[in-house]
Amino acid sequence: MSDVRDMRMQDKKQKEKEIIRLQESVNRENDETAEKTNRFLTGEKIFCINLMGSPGSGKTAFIEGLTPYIKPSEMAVIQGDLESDIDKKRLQKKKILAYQINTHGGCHLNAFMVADAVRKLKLRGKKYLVIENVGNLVCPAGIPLGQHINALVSSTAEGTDKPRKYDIMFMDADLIAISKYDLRAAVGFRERQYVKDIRRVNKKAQIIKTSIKDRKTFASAAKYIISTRNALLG
Ligand SMILES: Nc1nc2c(ncn2[C@@H]2O[C@H](COP(=O)(O)OP(=O)(O)OP(=O)(O)O)[C@@H](O)[C@H]2O)c(=O)[nH]1
Ligand SMILES: [Mg+2]
Repeated sequence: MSDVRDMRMQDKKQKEKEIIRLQESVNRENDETAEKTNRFLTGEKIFCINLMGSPGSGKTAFIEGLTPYIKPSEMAVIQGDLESDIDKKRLQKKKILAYQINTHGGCHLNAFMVADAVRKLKLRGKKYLVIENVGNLVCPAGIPLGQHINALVSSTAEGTDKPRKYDIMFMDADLIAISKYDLRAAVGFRERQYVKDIRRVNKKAQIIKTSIKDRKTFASAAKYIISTRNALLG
């Protein structure tokens, strides 16, 4: 009886090892694909932003908000959603070249999906490629897609505690937009605590406050994106 149990145990361990090996191999291939995409985009002088945040935090509104400062004709967007092409249509209304990826349940984009979209999009002459990742405050963290920077859109309405509870998303961000700033009083947002908690895990991120009620609030995000692109790609 114990022999049978031992064999089952060994079998289980063997299967676990195989799964880990497979996962490592997928991760490695993802990272290599992301590097290739990054090299291609760098060669074309296209600055790529991996835009992340919770569902409804204001990611698409953030891209729309950039348009007075960055010409829509200079931009392209890869739009990641579980289902639908609602956001793609929103961006097309702003005359932005947009490509929809539906993950059908997948909680983040991966480098293979992005590489495929990059091949299909006509990017020549574009200066900016924004990848709007699937709305999620956990899964997209640490999955390279080929981006030059990570941007996080996190709204006041999600609560002051988010940098403490979802620190991995805040850790790797180069740009953090505190969105829905107009709602801060209504939702009891405590800004000093929030910024302090971001700084505990991320000293370098550029933190800006945005609101669709005041379009000028997107100017500093655009300025950061333009100057970072120019410094990196010339
Ligand atoms: N009051 C207020 N509402 C905002 C602001 N930004 C976005 N919203 C609203 O929040 C909702 C979600 O905004 P989206 O830009 O669609 O958010 P998203 O992160 O792209 O959403 P998903 O793609 O579905 O994850 C919309 O109804 C927006 O009008 C803001 O600054 N202030
Ligand atoms: Mg969106």
